[in-house]
Amino acid sequence: TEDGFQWYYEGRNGWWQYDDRTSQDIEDAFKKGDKSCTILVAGYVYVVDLEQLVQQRQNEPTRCRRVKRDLATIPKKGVAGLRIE
Ligand code: V3L
Repeated sequence: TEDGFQWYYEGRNGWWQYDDRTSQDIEDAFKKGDKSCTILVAGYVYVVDLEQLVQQRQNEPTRCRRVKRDLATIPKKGVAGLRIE
C-alpha cells in the first residue's frame, strides 16, 4: 500500500505476502474498520477476520492461517505462493 504496509498470511516457517490486489482489498477493509472481508483465492472464498487476524476458507474451519499487517520490507517467503530467491 502507499504507506509501505502489506498483508501477509502464514506459511511453514515464514510469511507469504498477499498478491497486491488482495492486500489492497484487505487494507481498504481494515482502514474502514470492517471486522472481516472476503477474498477469492484460486476460485475459493476465504474470510479474513480482521479482529482475530486469521484467514479461513469459507465453511472449512480447518483451513485456517494467521495473517498480519507489516512493513513491505520484512523478510518473506514470496508473494501468493511464488517464491522469491
Ligand atoms: N493466497 C494465495 N494462496 C493461498 C492463500 C492466499 N491468501 N491462502 C491459501 N493459499 P489452506 P509453505 C500456500 C493456498 O489454508 O511451504 C502458499 O501460498 C495455500 O498456499 O489449507 O507451507 C504456498 O503456495 C495452499 O496451497 O486453504 O509455506 C503453499 O501454501 C492452499 O491454498 C505452501 O507454502 C490451501 O491452503
